[in-house]
Amino acid sequence: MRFDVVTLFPEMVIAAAGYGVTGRALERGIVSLSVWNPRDYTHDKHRTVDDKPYGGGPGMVMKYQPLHDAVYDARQAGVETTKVVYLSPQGKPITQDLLSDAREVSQLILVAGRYEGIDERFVKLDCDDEWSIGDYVISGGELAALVVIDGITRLLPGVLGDEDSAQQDSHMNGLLDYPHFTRPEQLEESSVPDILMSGNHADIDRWRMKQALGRTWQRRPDLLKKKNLSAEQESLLKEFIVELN
Ligand code: 9D3
Repeated sequence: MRFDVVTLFPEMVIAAAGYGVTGRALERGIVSLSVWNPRDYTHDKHRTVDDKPYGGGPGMVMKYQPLHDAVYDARQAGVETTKVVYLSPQGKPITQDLLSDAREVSQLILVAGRYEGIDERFVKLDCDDEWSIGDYVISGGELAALVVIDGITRLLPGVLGDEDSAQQDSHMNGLLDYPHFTRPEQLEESSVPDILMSGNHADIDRWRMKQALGRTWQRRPDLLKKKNLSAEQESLLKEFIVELN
């Protein structure tokens, strides 16, 4: 899969993508990443990419033409199925399902904005979709593009090791994770739950499922409402709640 990011800060995107899972996937050629700077598509002396908003108001707006020409070149560099996505606070919220669907295209062009926003005609004429990473404010689309690249890359075949990929379709899907512990067994005020030291893997699995259900119930009841719990899970969650009191 090929990622193209249209950004005024290409070095930021290249640098961050070079680490960890995405860095390894790039090295191994499972994904590629190209960056396109709208400033390179300007023709005036000051390489102007922004202008004042029609109608007045604060901040500046990114101009149509440099964005359009950058996306045009990004398209030319790719093949087959391309999707152009503008990252913005007004976009549809990214979910695991949305990322999972997105990995089906061979080229994903991600447009990162800066300033107050971009000319809306670019969204209408040049973009297929508009995505947000959540209901909070960040300063531009680059970190959002990196979130998308990371989230999709780790779904691609051969990117994660066998153990991690098994976890992706585990029975805890749709729940928060259970708590993890490693050595030492005893910290100042806190020890590891006895069950995890018991060697009884059926008990350990049940404890972990109970914790996952309990934490989801406490912290993300919205997730729990979407899930159909088995009879076993219902009773584990009841136990968790009883043990709280
Ligand atoms: C005052 C109105 N603000 C819109 C909510 C102005 C504004 C805030 C942040 C304009 C642009 C930005 C830059 N944000 C992004 O480019 C962005 C973003 C985000 O801020 N939150 C969640 N997802 C995303 S994706 C891109």
